[in-house]
Amino acid sequence: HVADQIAARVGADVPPPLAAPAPLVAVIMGSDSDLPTLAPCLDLLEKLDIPADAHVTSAHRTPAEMASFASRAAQRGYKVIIAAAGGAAHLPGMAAAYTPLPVIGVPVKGSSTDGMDSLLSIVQMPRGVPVATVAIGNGVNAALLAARILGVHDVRVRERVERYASEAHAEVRGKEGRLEG
Ligand code: RP5
Repeated sequence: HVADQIAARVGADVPPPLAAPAPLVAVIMGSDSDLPTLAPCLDLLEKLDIPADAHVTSAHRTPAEMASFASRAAQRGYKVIIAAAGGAAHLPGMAAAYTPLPVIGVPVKGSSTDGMDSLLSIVQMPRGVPVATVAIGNGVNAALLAARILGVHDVRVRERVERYASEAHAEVRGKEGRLEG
């Protein structure tokens, strides 16, 4: 099960091994039931060689811990927060209220409204507290947007983003070829 595979990567306050680079991206989610949506996001961050870690913290069930994590995130060295939640998805917006870091919201599909509730909860932020919202369930775009943000100041990350785009380009051209042939 994918959730079991990544569960090992989710640990609220487990310090990384000493040799590991400090995580630049914090991937937070309202529940471990959001893990399958974030698996492709975590995999892509790893593929792009961007150090990241994952935490379950809920705007509703653990509000004090969530506020503490988000308010210390910049000081702890994170550069971007990716926040996923479903239903009444307040986690990305609340995280953005507690941090000056860019926050990318991932609406999670899972309720009776197929994720529309989550999308609207995340995207309809009030003036002054922005959340960059990707499509429902699109953890891959969240990882790529985080990489683009980091790439502004890190040419190696930018090159990896460009390589990802060329691979996607080649893949589509390959399919075109097969259809034409
Ligand atoms: C949200 O409620 C979580 O982000 C999750 O998507 C949803 C359901 O959570 P569980 O009841 O599965 O823990 O806060």
